[in-house]
Amino acid sequence: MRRCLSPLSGFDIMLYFISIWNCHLCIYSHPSLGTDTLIGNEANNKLYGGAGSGVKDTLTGGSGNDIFICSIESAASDISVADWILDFTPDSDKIGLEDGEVSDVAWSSASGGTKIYDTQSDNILFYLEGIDESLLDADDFVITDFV
Ligand SMILES: [Ca+2]
Ligand SMILES: [Ca+2]
Ligand SMILES: [Ca+2]
Repeated sequence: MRRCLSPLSGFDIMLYFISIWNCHLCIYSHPSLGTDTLIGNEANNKLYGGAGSGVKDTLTGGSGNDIFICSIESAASDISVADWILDFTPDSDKIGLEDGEVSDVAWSSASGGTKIYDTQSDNILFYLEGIDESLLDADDFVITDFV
């Protein structure tokens, strides 16, 4: 079941119930090239800002075990236009890798947070605001097939 929530000043935010049984709520943008602000809720959300490189999406999961989805293909060369996660919680939330494995990425401190980048291109998949890089390990990643 797929349903449009509301057109939010040009943002195309869709609501998608993956599993009513599990009450998993998934919020993602229409896969256009727009800049999106996605905000989850208390449920376990999957948040995906859509395809496109250098289009900064801002993701907030809220409480619950959320999965923030990204792809190497859409990684950005500059942190200022990479996708940002404002409330990543290690050991609770996870980074969902659509087109790679955890061995394809690395992470390091940047701008008071942590950037997750593709080891081949150095392009940034996510910037985790306020998170120390020492808090991350391989268990914080999961392979997804969402898109
Ligand atoms: Ca987007
Ligand atoms: Ca949530
Ligand atoms: Ca969360």
